Amino acid sequence: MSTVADIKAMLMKGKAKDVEALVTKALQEGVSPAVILNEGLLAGMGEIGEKFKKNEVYVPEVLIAARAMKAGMAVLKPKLLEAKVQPRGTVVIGTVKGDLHDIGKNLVGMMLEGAGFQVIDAGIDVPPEKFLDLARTHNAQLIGCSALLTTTMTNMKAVVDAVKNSDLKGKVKIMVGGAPVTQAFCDEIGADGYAPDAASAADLAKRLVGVA
Ligand code: B1M
Repeated sequence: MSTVADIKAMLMKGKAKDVEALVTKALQEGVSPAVILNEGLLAGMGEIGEKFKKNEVYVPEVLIAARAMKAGMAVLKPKLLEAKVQPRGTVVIGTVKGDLHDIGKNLVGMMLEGAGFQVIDAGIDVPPEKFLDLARTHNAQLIGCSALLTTTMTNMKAVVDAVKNSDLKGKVKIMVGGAPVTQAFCDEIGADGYAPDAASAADLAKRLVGVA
């Protein structure tokens, strides 16, 4: 197997130290940072995402794969910057106002990073203005809203309305998700997309920014 194939395989097993060492080895072998990213790290994370969707792996496996991805990215990031490899886009992600649940939101953030996005984590209990401020500061193309409570999912509409009534209208798309959220709710509040799980959220983000 090539070193890049080894990176993908070790990432899927969640072997952070091996991934870190293999990324270093691949760079020493002269493999381009973009190939290491696309065919090693992103390919591995993508396959984990597909398995997660099919219930072939569960949250712990995704978390350890994401940790391995992070370890590889720590070595690769400076080289990507030198090689001017651009992220697929920037997403501001947060749990909406009044809601403190962040496990799903963090998982979505990891899958988005795993899909090559720059992720700005707005945290929990995020008011609409904070989503918008961060989107402006980081020149984001996407805002991702998570909600786990039936009482807070309605606050997603406030984010959608705030974007529609601002300078970001037409520039920033909004994706929504979380256990009580549905496609029908997404349509009702006028958000741009809904994803039922973290892996689908990464696919949706790619579609929304046109890199799918
Ligand atoms: Co709370 N809680 N909780 N809770 N909690 C639920 C959500 C609840 C269903 C439990 C229950 O009653 N059976 C219930 C909500 C009922 C409802 O509204 N219908 C509930 C309640 C009532 C509450 C409190 C009000 C309890 C109280 O204090 N009386 C309170 C509210 C606090 C607040 O937010 N203001 C509360 C508090 C808490 C804890 C702090 C104790 C803790 C949160 C810790 C944390 O997040 N750091 C907690 C937890 C852990 C849960 C449960 C048990 C688990 C949630 C979770 O992390 N799931 C939950 C019951 C349950 O779901 N079994 C429950 C795992 C996670 C990976 O899944 O977040 O759904 P999930 O994310 C998925 C998808 O939904 C999707 O992708 C993820 C991965 O595939 N997804 C997105 C999520 N965000 C997305 C965004 C996207 C796309 C996809 O695009 C942007």
